Amino acid sequence: MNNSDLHLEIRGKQQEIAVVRLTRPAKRNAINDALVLAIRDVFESLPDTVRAAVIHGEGEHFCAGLDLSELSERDAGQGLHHSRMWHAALERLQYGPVPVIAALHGAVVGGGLELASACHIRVADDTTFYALPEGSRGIFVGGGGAVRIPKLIGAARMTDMMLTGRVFNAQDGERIGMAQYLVPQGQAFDKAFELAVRVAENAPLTNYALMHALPRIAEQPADHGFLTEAMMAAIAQSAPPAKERVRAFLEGRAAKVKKS
Ligand code: 1HE
Repeated sequence: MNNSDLHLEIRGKQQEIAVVRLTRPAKRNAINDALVLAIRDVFESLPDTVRAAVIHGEGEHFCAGLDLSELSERDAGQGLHHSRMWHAALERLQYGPVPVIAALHGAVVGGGLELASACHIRVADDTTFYALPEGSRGIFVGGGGAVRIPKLIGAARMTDMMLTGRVFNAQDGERIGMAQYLVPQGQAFDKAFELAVRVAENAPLTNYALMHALPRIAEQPADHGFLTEAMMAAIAQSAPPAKERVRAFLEGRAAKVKKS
């Protein structure tokens, strides 16, 4: 990974947390071709020690979406390939080696929302707002948003956002399912990092099942889904970390579930 608009840092005692930062604040972290390829590359080549990742943006906003200054240069065929390039990059993130937690603040718009929706957990602070300005720019989503965003908020809400330019604030965003966590201004990164540390402690096959099996099972007809679930469960529970964790609980060495 070699791009001045994307920064990778590996943190944690065992080098288990990757912190990926969009570092193009002067352009509100708008994503140009080089940056989308850098996002692909970073999730394709995380060090083996990494167990969870956080992605966040430098400056006042998470991400202003597609770099519109590159848009006018493309014909239809190039536009198709450009969209497929975004798909490939965000698939590397969604179906990559580790869960990714997005720390959101300020604008999470257009391709920025598409990027956030490819992550596994979203933590938003009070300054966050969500929009899909593609509708008013005469274009359409092209970074997987048509597939992923309806899964979060429903097709009706996405249609409204694109037809009317509706903007959701942080509170309403959390209420409708854009983010799973809402925290005070300036605290999204710390909360996302804390969650990443927790996620990194899971058995690797549990995280794998949640990232790779669950979204596919959710798309399968029920009878296929039950079979896939059974096979994934059998694989996960036969792995040594699962056996050790269950034994630890039965011997009183593991934490109980506590009322929150
Ligand atoms: C940009 C972009 C961008 C900012 N492409 N340059 N996305 C949008 O339609 C959102 C467009 N951006 C905005 O609505 C606003 O910039 C923000 C709400 C995100 C932030 O506002 P603000 O007042 O903090 O910043 P600004 O003054 O508007 O922008 C600062 C600079 O960033 C300015 O450049 P400068 O050279 O004049 O300083 C802006 O032009 C630049 N900038 N956003 C290029 N998006 C896979 S398909 C996805 C399709 C889409 O994502 S379409 C939606 C695109």
